[in-house]
Amino acid sequence: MQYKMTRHLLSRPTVCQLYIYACCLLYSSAPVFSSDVNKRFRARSSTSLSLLPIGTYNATSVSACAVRCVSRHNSHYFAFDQETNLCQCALTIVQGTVSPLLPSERLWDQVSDERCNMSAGFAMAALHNQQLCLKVIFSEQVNFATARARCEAFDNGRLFVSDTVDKLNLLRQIHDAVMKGSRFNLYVGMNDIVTEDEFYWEDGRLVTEEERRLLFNPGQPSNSGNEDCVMFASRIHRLNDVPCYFKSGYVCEIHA
Ligand SMILES: [Ca+2]
Ligand SMILES: [Ca+2]
Repeated sequence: MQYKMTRHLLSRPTVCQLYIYACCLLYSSAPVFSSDVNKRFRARSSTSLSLLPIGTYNATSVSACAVRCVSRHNSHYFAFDQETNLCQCALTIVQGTVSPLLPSERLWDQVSDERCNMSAGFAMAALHNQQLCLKVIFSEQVNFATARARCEAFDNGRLFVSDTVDKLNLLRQIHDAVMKGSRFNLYVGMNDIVTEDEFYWEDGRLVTEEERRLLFNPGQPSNSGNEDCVMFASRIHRLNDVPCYFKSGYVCEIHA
C-alpha cells in the first residue's frame, strides 16, 4: 500500500469546506448510511492534524465518501473536499509534522479527543476492531527506563504493546511518514528484565511463542551481550532485543 500525502488537496487556499471526519465508535462491519454519518463521524478541523491516505476517490457527498472508506478500507478517517469532491480515506490521522498546513490552510475546527490525548501529540489509528492512540517520539533518545517513564507520565499511557504484525506495520507507516527517510529505532513495551528469555508485554502478558516468531526479526531475540529490552527496528520493521541502556526513540500508547 502506498502512503503518500496528497498535498495539493490541502494546499488550495479556498478550500474552506475541507473536513476531517474521525470515527467516534469502534469499528463495526455494518454499512454506513447517509443518516448515520453525523452520528458515526464528526468533523475535525485543526491546523495541526494530517492524515495518511490509503485511497483517494471522487465522491458525490460526505456520506458517499464515508461509505467508500469504510467499505473498501475499513477506514475510520477521511477527508472530503466539498469543492472538488475529492475523498481521501486513511487508517490514521496524526498530529503535526507529516504534512504541515500552510497559513492559508487554517481551516479546521479544533476538536479534542479526551481519550486519545491528541493535544499531547498522540495519533489515532483504526486497526480492525481496535482504535489505537499512538505517539512516536524521536526528538529525544533515551534508555528503556526513561522511555517507559515518559510514556507512563501520560494518563493511561504506556510503551506500545505492539503484539501483532498489523500493529508493527502501522508503526512502520507512521514512522516512515513522520521521519521522511530518516530512521529511528523505537522502544516498544516488551522486555525480559526479570527472567532471561521470558518476555513480557507492558500489559503484563507473557509473550507467546507465536508472537516471538511473528514479531521478532529472524535470529532475534539474541540476548547478545545481555539484551533485555526490545526495539522496533525501523529498517527491518521487526523487533530486536537490545541492551536496556541503549538510547533510542520510543512509542507510547494510550490504553483503554
Ligand atoms: Ca534477554
Ligand atoms: Ca538482539
